[in-house]
Amino acid sequence: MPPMIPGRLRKAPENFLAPQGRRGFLRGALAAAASGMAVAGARAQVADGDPNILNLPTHSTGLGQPLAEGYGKPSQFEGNVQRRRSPGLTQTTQASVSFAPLQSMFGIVTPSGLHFERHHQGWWDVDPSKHRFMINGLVKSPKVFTMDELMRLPAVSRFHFIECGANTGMEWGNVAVPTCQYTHGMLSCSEFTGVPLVTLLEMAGADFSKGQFVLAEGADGSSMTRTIPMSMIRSGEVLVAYGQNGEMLRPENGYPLRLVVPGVQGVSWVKYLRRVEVGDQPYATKDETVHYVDLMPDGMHRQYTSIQECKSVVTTPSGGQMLLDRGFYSITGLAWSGRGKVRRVDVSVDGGRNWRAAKLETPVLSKCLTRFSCDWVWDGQPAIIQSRAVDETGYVQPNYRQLRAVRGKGSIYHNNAIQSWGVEANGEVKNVQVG
Ligand SMILES: Nc1nc2c(c(=O)[nH]1)N[C@H]1C(S)=C(S)[C@@H](COP(=O)(O)O)O[C@H]1N2
Ligand SMILES: [Mo]
Repeated sequence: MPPMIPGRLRKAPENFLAPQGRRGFLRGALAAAASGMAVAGARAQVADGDPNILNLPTHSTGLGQPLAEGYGKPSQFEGNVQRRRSPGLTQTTQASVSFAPLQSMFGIVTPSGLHFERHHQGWWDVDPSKHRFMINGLVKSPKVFTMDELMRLPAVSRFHFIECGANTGMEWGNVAVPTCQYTHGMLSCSEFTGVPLVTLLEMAGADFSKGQFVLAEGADGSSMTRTIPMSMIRSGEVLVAYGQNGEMLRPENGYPLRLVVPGVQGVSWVKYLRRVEVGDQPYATKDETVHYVDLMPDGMHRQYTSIQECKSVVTTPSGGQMLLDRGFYSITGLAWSGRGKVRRVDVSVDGGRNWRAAKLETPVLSKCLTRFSCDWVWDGQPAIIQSRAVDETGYVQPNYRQLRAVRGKGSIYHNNAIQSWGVEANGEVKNVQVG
């Protein structure tokens, strides 16, 4: 057993409470370095009597706040745990993305306020009393539902990840954005509540033999439209959802209604869902002919890539963090597969030469994030930390060499390669690409 006295880890500068802006970051980093020293000093002081134990703080002697009431907020000391725009991406105001701070999260559920956002034309706070959901196409009786009507039907709640097909896209070009927030933060996981789409299609008398495809359409200006195969819907997995983590969806995540398509890339999870049409062939709309297609080495575009293949990432230690001591660290991260459950995760600290099985934390759910962890004693030498996930189909997450052999160099989307974090002798952790 490794000694269980944990080594100290410094978070990425932007996770400190420091004034915003470049100079702020620098000041934050300096303050952090100083506080690191203070912590080291505090260790020595413990024997003499730690002032944090000896001097009673105000919160132990005074009167606390009466009530927080209203809608609760995180601690003021957690104010820097935020969604952020990537430094590596040019964005317009509306066609934009903010990344979830994976490095600051525990377990598998993404707090709704930290769920990543991807908008093709900005977000809206849609009035639920005016929102309508229509079913038409190859159905006996086209139907229009109000939110009240939908919410009176029997509902199910399920935990699933959602990942944008463009997640980890910068890494195709080895841009090496600094933190796992930017490499992998177009990823979130929630408990979603809603009505299985198949139930609603049955109510409308859908023709399930001719109707092999469904077009889903959003009510925002992008008129987001995606084809969903009927086989997925008939399994009962696809939800017309209004709930997220026990409350209504957040406006930026599609309030009051969104499609949940477990295992499938984010773009098919149509937000502000206003219509599904049953048809007999894929629709080939603009959102599926231009966006999220993969340019393959033979010059052809691969269309309708939809399942997010098995993938994982170490979130601690990860890019931008710093190991301040040699000694014990718990390596931890997230694994997921659009094809079902994660079966195992292996961790390497030598760039993929040797692997050890990580521990999977329960619950391990289908098409959901799985938390893994692995003990590690850092000897102060440079190291390259990686994780490699295997799903229940036996599919093994590829390294960059293996992925490029199939996909070539023209891709922007669907990068599920093994991520490498290089630990330098001084403890700095950086985004590196090997194999
Ligand atoms: N109506 C609508 N639905 C949409 C989008 C959009 O811009 N409009 N963006 C899609 C994309 S590309 C992704 S990755 C997910 C992002 O969901 P989120 O913003 O809740 O994270 O929503 C999808 N659904
Ligand atoms: Mo996306």
